[in-house]
Amino acid sequence: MHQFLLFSPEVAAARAAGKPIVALESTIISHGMPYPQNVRMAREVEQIIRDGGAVPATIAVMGGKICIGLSEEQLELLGTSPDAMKVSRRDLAYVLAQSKLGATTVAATMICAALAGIQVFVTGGIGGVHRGAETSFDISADLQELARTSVAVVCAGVKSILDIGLTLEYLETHGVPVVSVGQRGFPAFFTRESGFNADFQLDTPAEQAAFIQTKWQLGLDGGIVVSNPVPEADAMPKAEIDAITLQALGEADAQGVTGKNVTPFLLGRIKQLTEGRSLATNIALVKNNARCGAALACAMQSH
Ligand code: PSU
Ligand code: MN
Repeated sequence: MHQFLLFSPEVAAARAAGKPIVALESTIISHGMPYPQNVRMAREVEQIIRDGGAVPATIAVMGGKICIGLSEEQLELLGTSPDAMKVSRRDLAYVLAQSKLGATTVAATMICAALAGIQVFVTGGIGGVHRGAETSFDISADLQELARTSVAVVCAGVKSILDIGLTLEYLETHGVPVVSVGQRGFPAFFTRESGFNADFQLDTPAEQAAFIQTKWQLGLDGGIVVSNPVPEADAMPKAEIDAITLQALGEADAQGVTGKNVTPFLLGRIKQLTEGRSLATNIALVKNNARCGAALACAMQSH
């Protein structure tokens, strides 16, 4: 077992019993949603995974360890600490060596999940190629991680704060398959359709598991994006979210927001501008992804 990993009692027992385990990220808790909704969401998502027959492992960095599975107190700490660092691949060694509090992004959570032998990871949305990346070079490290680390990432697509077309091009270049569930279209987080198609539609957990396992059995290392559209009843009106996204992008530009602050800034502004309705959609889609991810983890086990 890796020297930096610390398993919670629940996850340790699941490993010993060979139960399916689903990884969850923590940047969504510390930087993606406000308190107390963030902590409540984290607990409810964990319970959905248990109800789906798998064991949740929320991942964060604390006390010089990568914690695989968090206690109630640890979730609360992450959800309330303004100084929790947003940790991507670049930051992981620093936060560990300095014993700081770190919330892991999709990229860092994939790294930690792979170290812990967890193959399925549930989140809301992945990072991607930002609009204007041809001059800013702002491409999320999540995409490079998907290219190299063998974890299946269940998400609701990517937000239209990003250039969705370029994000899909980037994933194609790096050999990362994008699967969609229940429809051909690739979802845009708050809405079910982005105007782009996923590469493959695989509706059942058994089909998804067979595809993922075939990829890895071929020696094709790297991640898979399993994109699961937000349920119709929880989706936001496209015109509204498009207008708000443009406004948030304009403000980020005008205020000179750069680097790792760009995504949290945009997420926060969108929430404010929709008076919290985007937050309700965000929570609903993560829960929907948790059901999908639990079923996938169970299918991976029995396949
Ligand atoms: N997109 C969302 N919600 C999020 C994030 C992205 O819709 O919470 C978070 C995830 O943790 C993701 C990270 O891995 O932002 C990407 O940040 P960046 O663009 O700086 O790589
Ligand atoms: Mn970035």
